[in-house]
Amino acid sequence: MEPRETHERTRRAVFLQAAAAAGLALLPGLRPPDLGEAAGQAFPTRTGEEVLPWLDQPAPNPVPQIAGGLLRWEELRSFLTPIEQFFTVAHYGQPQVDAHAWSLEVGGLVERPLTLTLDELRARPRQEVAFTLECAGNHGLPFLHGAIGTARWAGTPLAPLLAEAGVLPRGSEVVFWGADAGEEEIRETKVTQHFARSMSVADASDPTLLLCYEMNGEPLPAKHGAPVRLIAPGWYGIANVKWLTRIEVRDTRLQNRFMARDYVTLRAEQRDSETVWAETWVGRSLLKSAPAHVTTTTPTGMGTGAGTGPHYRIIGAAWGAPIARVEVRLDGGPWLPATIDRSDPADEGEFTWRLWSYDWGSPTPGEHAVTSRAIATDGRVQPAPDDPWITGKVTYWESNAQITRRVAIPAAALRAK
Ligand SMILES: Nc1nc2c(c(=O)[nH]1)N[C@H]1C(S)=C(S)[C@@H](COP(=O)(O)O)O[C@H]1N2
Ligand SMILES: [Mo]
Repeated sequence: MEPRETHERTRRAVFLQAAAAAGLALLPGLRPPDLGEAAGQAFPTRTGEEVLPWLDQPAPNPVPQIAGGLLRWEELRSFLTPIEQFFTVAHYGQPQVDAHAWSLEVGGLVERPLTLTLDELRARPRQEVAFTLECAGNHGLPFLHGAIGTARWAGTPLAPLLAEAGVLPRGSEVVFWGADAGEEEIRETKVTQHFARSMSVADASDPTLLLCYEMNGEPLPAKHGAPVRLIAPGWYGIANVKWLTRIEVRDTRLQNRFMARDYVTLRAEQRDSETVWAETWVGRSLLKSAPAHVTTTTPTGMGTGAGTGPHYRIIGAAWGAPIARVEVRLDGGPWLPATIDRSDPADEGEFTWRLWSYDWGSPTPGEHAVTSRAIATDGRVQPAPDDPWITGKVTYWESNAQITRRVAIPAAALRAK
């Protein structure tokens, strides 16, 4: 694929279509009972608040059999993503796995190979983690803008299982095999290969990793990897292997399509006067943010000459690293501080997004550009689109550049509908 060229062309086409309808279409927001106007709370949506659709919209999805249920950012209404709104990626389609016949093998370079049924896994200590899972391709392709969601995942920690199996001193890499398989042509040989990813024994032994069987309090749905998937908080989606069948310790790293051909970033790096092309593995997630939507509140009594027009807010998300601050830029102007919103402490955690909002007041009618950037607690700043880190990148994975969305603020006559 040639993402860049296609991206530009599609963006322009979609933009023109959307612009034609601009200012007329307001999505009805949720209208819960009045929960107050507490500052710094993105949700619940405030009384009378409506969401404005962005003028720029993602391109139609050309691969619905691989990527499904992509989040429409305008429809983000809660901190945790409901299962029905949670995207899916399946490179080899969804395999049929019978949970009753299923068992998980832990083998390879271990002292004591293990086989565990689902009941045996469920009988082990239970651990939960709230984690924002983002596909490493998100925002890298014209249609792929909503491959992200946050859920509370529950399962049993992986590290004690590895310890029980006893990784041999020679073991350096843990391979996670999925039940799904597909045709691959590798150096002119056609093979049927299972989905798999590996990570180092040290990374796999991190106490936060889960063999997960529950999502948002429900049994893990089939499309999200039932009966059991790996949940690797802080890692891109690709590392979170679904439909697990076998965990295998080896003494070499796996070099399959999902480790060494796809999910590889090719980037030009400047070293003195020389350009060095680095090909790196896609693993841990990167610092990122996105404007989610613009809302408008029509104050009560409006249109009666009270003189107060509609009030606008920008709501967004920031993730991929511990977030210190988020800033918003309007029409290329100065960076302005957004408010990091309070969410339920049971949901919010080290590995989840932060929701933020910015009080826009009453912007002038017409088209506006809304950009956001996240700043991590270690001082890193989400890169601008013209940062060499981004411009030097040829492949589409790990697209964490600042995102600009366009919105049309309706003219006063249209406001008083
Ligand atoms: N077995 C298996 N696991 C997989 C995949 C896959 O195709 N097969 N896709 C990966 C990718 S690329 C992503 S982004 C996440 C998506 O998880 P979700 O479908 O639960 O949202 O699953 C990962 N785990
Ligand atoms: Mo992905």
